[in-house]
Formats: sequence, C-alpha cells, structure tokens
Amino acid sequence: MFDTIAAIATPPGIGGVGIIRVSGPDVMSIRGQLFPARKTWQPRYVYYDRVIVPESGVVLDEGCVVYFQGPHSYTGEDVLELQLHASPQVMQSVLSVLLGLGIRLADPGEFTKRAVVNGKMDLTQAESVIELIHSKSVYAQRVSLAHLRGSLFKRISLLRAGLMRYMEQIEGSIDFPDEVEAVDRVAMIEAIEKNVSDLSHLLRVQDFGKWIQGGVQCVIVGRPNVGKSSLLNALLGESRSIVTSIPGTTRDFIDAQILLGGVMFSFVDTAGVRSETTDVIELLGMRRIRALIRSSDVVLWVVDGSVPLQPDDYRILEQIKRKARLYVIANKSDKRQRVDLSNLEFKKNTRIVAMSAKKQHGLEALKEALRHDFVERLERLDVSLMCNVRQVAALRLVRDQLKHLLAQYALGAVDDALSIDLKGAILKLGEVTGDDVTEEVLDGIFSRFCVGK
Ligand SMILES: Nc1nc2c(ncn2[C@@H]2O[C@H](COP(=O)(O)OP(=O)(O)OP(=O)(O)O)[C@@H](O)[C@H]2O)c(=O)[nH]1
Ligand SMILES: [Mg+2]
Repeated sequence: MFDTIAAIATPPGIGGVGIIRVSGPDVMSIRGQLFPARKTWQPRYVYYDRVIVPESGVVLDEGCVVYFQGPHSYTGEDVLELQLHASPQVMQSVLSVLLGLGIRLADPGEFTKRAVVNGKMDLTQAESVIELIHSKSVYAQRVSLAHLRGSLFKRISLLRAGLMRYMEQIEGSIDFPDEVEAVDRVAMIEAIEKNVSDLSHLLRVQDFGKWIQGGVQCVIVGRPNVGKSSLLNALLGESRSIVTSIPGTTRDFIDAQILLGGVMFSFVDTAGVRSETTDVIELLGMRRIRALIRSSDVVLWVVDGSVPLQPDDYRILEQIKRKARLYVIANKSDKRQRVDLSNLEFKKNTRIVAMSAKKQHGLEALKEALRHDFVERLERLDVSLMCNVRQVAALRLVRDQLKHLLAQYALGAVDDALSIDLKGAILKLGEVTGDDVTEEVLDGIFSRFCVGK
C-alpha cells in the first residue's frame, strides 16, 4: 500500500543525539542490512549496535536502535528508529545509505499523515502535534496537549454522532416506514438548538485561541516624538528602537516580542503619524500603519502628557477610537502634565495609563493591565474549546447549516429536507476530525509540518 520512507527527525546541526526514522513495509529488510549481526529484534527494545554500509561493511556510527512493530508504532507501520551521534556528516551518510537501498525521503509531516491514515490518531490530534512543536507559550502548549489527548476530537465526535443518529432515523423512516419509527421532531429540534448555542459559545471564545497560538498583536501609534520607541524599549527592558529628541526618528516598523504571564505579546513600534507631510516614504508608511491598526488586536496610543493634545493626536484618534482594545498611554508623566483626556469619547473598556517611558514609571501598571485583559481571562478558559483557524472555519459552517435547519423547520419543512442540512453539517464535522476529508485539505495540513515528523 505505502512505500518505505526515511528522514532525519532531529533539527540539523551538531548535538548530542540525532534520530533517523524509517517507516514502512521494508523496515524488516532494512534492519537486517544495516545490522547484519543482530539476530533478535524484540519490538520496543533498545539495542546498542554499529550501523554498517551493507556492501562494504564500513562502520558509519554506533548508537541505539529501536524496532517498533506495526501497528504498535507512531505511524502504525513497522518503524525503525536510529539514535546516532548528531553530526551532520554521520546523519547524512546513514541517510544516503538508506536512500541507496531504495528508501524514499519522507515528505514534511508524512509520518504523522500515515498515523492518521492508519487510524493511529484523528486529524485534530495530528494538527495538535504540529501546534505543540510550534507552541511559543505555556498556554499554546497546554491547548496542544489537551487536543493531542483527544479532547477536541471527543467533543466534535459526540456532536457528529448525535446528528448522525437523527439523520439515520429520518432516512430509515422514509425508506422503511414500517420498520423505523418517525423521528421525534420536537426532541430533535431541541437538541439541535442546544448544539447551535454550544457552537456559538465555542466560536465566541476563539479570539483567545488565536492569541494562544499566534500571540497578541499590539501596535504602538502616536504622533512624532511622544515616546513610542521609548515605550517599546521600556517594555522590552533593552534599547531595541532608536530614541532621539528629533521628531521622525523611527521610519520603519520595529517589532519585538515579550512573554507576559505565559502569553506572547508582539509589539510593533511605528513611525510618528503627522498629517502635514509630502514625504513619499512617510505617506507610504502611514498607509501601512492604518493597515496595522486594522489587523492588530491591541492599539497602544501614545500621547505626550506634558503638552495639550495636538491636531495630529485627534487625527490619529479618529482612526483608532473604534478599536475594541485600546490603551491610551499618557507618556512623560515625569514632567508637568498638561494633557486633558477627559473630553474624549472612548469605548467602555479603553484603559488610560499614565507613564514615563523614560523613567519606567507606570510600566508595571501597563503590563498588569495587559496581563489582566488577556492572560487572566485565558486562565479561566476551558482549553479543550480552543480551535485552530481551519477548525473554526469548518465549525462556523456547521453552525450556519444547523441554523438553516432550524429556519427550515420553522417554515414547516418535511423531514427529508431537514436531513439535507443534517448531512451537510455531518460532512463538515467530519472535515474537522478527518472522517470526511479531502486529499487537498490533508496535504495543506501536513505541508506545515517539518520533515521527520
Ligand atoms: N521626559 C520624558 N521624556 C521622554 C519620555 N519618553 C520619551 N521621552 C523623550 O522624548 C523624545 C522622543 O522619544 P522617542 O521614543 O524617540 O519618541 P517616538 O514617539 O518614538 O518618536 P518618533 O520615532 O520620532 O515618532 C526623546 O528625547 C525621549 O528621550 C518620558 O517618559 N519622559
Ligand atoms: Mg520612534
């Protein structure tokens, strides 16, 4: 059915141990050729041995080797794992011997793809493998692990099984009216209403999922010389962005990440926004800042607290005041304050923080506010609810299909018509779990993996 594949599973470079994985039907013959002297191969036992080139008998390295007998392996096939000295030279020489024996180099994620195809894990678990590998925060790690253990899969399968039962009963009662009882429409509609409200809840909390996996995107904006770069440096605790008293110091974007309470926050320092400019570079920069404001989760608007608001401040405010998460930083609090923010209209959860980026006053208050608004709310969240972008898109369609069903029912649709919506929802759910997934979707998912996983 499948050919035999091999890959280096550990990162390139010099290290303690490097692992080469081989999976597929030729594993038994391969192990005999690389280790001709070894007669016993107890599955899952570690043997210390020499790896040799089959024809010449030249020794390439010595190390540990483990044989996993399918289906009791990661891929569900026979697997050989060589734990060698992690020298690029050693690894490459062993890999080329394997390729010389007719083994193919694995595609990215191909081991995990085989695990899915062979029923060792479902698609949500496979995706959590890659998410775990890429996790950048303790929350990302926690979510990926929960999904790896199947928490999302269980939730989705339960929903799918429930819909499936109704669909089968409807279709059965139409095809075999004497044998299969008609579906209890009232109970079915009640159950589906509950499903829709559960899905809506799940979709509502997905912003958190985005923050867990990708971090919180924050942009620092303000007119020139108010202290945006100073703020970035203060947050980072190092001089990353150039600070001078000359307005217009920052021209391009500078970005940097910090971890706050286990969540990754990305900050982008931007060029100061001023309206009266004919400078082409500056104008282009302004357009990019507007795009950044739109795409960011958080806007930090810096104003100079030591002077009244300027026309340019008001122009910037026009662009950001509708953002759901806005932090107004009244900077230079070490100087006499002349700014008045009391007449500005903000959305209700806008925060105003007085700070001196130069003297690092108010920095802890800002970090605390970010921690409160993002991290603490994450802590109260059920991690098994978190989905990735692909899963969210599919679940949104499932909810829409079920809503359509409810609307049809309200219009007096016959069972047959309802079962079409049920079928659509079931198919979409199967796309999440991998029960109904196209080759194209699978390839898209596994192309994000690294070779050797
Ligand atoms: N007194 C005082 N001065 C500050 C503070 N923060 C920044 N400054 C000064 O303000 C000037 C401008 O600071 P930057 O951080 O470069 O300001 P910016 O907003 O990045 O400026 P552009 O990149 O030109 O848009 C520098 O001289 C800083 O030392 C502060 O909290 N208090
Ligand atoms: Mg700057």
